Amino acid sequence: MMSEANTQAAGSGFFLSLEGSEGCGKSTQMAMLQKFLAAQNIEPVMVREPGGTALGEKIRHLLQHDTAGEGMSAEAELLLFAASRAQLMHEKILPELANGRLVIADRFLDSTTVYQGVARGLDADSVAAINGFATAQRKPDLTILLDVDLATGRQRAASRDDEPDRMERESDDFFEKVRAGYQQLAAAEPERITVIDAGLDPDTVHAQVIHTLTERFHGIHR
Ligand code: Z5A
Repeated sequence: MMSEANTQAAGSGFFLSLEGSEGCGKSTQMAMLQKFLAAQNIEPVMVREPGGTALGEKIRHLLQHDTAGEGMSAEAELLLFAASRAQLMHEKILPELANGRLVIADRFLDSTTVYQGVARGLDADSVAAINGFATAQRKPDLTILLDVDLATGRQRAASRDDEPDRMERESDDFFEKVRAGYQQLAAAEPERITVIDAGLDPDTVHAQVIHTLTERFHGIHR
């Protein structure tokens, strides 16, 4: 049985996405947020991209680890990320929002706009049209951009013991474009996207994430 704080009025759930370049600390902040919300008796729906569904997790493997993905065209890459998102949207996010739930996504459509549009250089209008189609035109209510400089992000990512995947092997130039792309997007949509300095320590970043969410999502006890 969900607590009252878990739900808003039917059909009016709240959709939060976390974005940023590699090593910005999204996974760390997702875990801290989940713990904070649990203490408030709120059980959010947590999803990640690519992935989050059985089909999406297969697509994730293709995009990141399968040797069949080596040498994939930028166009195929765009459509695979979009296919994973379309499944997640229709199978989970839209139904859970319709039930009034708080949905939190580790990456969403802004990743495609920035990685495939800006960094890969695919046509921005085509990327926007495919994003709109995959998401039924539903954007997050709030997006938190964890902004970190390239050297710090790469150093953090390298400190994990897993092998770098296909995307993580991209050049510094690629990741500079990713960061700049996110900053441009935040400047273009300030009412949706809040930028937080993710170079600070995890607890300070967490406090800012909670502050930002509390201002917009009214299920949290102040
Ligand atoms: N991608 C795309 O191209 N197009 C799309 O449409 C979508 C995605 C949806 C998914 O990778 C890749 O797909 C991603 C974008 C692309 N490629 N890249 N690069 P993923 O899901 O495997 O990984 P990620 O999303 O890039 O996140 P990450 O690399 O796993 O990092 P993170 O979640 O941001 O960071 P973390 O795991 O929380 O932290 C990394 C380390 O830093 C760890 O040791 C932490 O303890 C430490 N950390 C975290 N925060 C801090 C602070 N504040 N200070 C110090 N140390 C910290």
